[in-house]
Amino acid sequence: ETNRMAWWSKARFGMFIHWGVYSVPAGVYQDKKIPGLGEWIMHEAKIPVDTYQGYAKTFNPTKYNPAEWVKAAKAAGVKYIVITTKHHDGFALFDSKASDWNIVKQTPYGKDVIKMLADECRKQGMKLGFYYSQANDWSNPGGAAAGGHWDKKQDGSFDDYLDKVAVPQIKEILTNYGDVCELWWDVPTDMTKERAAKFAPLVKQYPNMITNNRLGGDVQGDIETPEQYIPATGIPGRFWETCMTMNDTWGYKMHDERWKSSQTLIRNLVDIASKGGNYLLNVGPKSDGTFPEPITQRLADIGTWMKVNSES
Ligand code: JFZ
Repeated sequence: ETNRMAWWSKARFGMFIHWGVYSVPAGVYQDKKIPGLGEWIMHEAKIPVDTYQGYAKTFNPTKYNPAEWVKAAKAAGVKYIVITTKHHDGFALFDSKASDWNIVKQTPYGKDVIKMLADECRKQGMKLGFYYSQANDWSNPGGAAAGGHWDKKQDGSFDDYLDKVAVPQIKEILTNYGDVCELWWDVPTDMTKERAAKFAPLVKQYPNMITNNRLGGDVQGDIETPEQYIPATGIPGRFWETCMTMNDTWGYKMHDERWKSSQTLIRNLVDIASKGGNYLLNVGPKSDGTFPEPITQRLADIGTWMKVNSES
């Protein structure tokens, strides 16, 4: 058991990537700045499903260059990447047979960006993990929505959604992209033991894959996920990974300028490492496929610090 966690415990530093259709509105709907998290804009502004799906028509990340992403991560000292394969808006960033609401079918770009990243990670020796919103899904019928649905198109049976979309898509992401180092469940709305158990046979097939504690139904997973904070004395007896944004949003928002300084981010990394945890630091790419400049700058600063402090 300790063995499968060995690489992870030494890694200390991971990169979280929140990317999806929400990077198109980038925090603005009907000329209004929508408060809250960028990736929550559909829920926050109660955008109808059809209107939201229209954003996919202009999601065209022609400047997406996963080689550059992985290179930037590596240079910063990042040891593994965890990317959103499907967030709460239900949009799959991969080629999916389980739902047409995916990047290949709905965007002018038409390419599987997860495949492209997986290929590049393999090439550059970077471990790759997948975030997947198993319960909340605001587009596929029957998916959960904290606070309830706001569009008839969302209605349906939650169990049907799990059986026909979530479970098959988990199978797709675990099967089609090579090794998955970490599976990052998120927000277990309406998840019960029975519902969580639907995923168990699949996950069991990958005994080396690390899972987090957000599946629901009392499943503990391998790691705790303190969000946006550093536990004062770590979490004794558990592996843990603090996930954190560089500004105030996970998904890109054009008006969010509250960037933490590079110094703060470096101190957080040191603080977390000293307490035995991992730092999963988020980047929210723009819809053109590039990192916002403040992110590129911070990654470079962290890399410089790493380099200076690893020289004897
Ligand atoms: C969730 C998502 O809703 C959010 O969009 C983002 O992906 C983030 C990483 O995860 O938000 C959460 C989930 C759990 C807690 C807080 C925010 N929590 O346990 O405190």
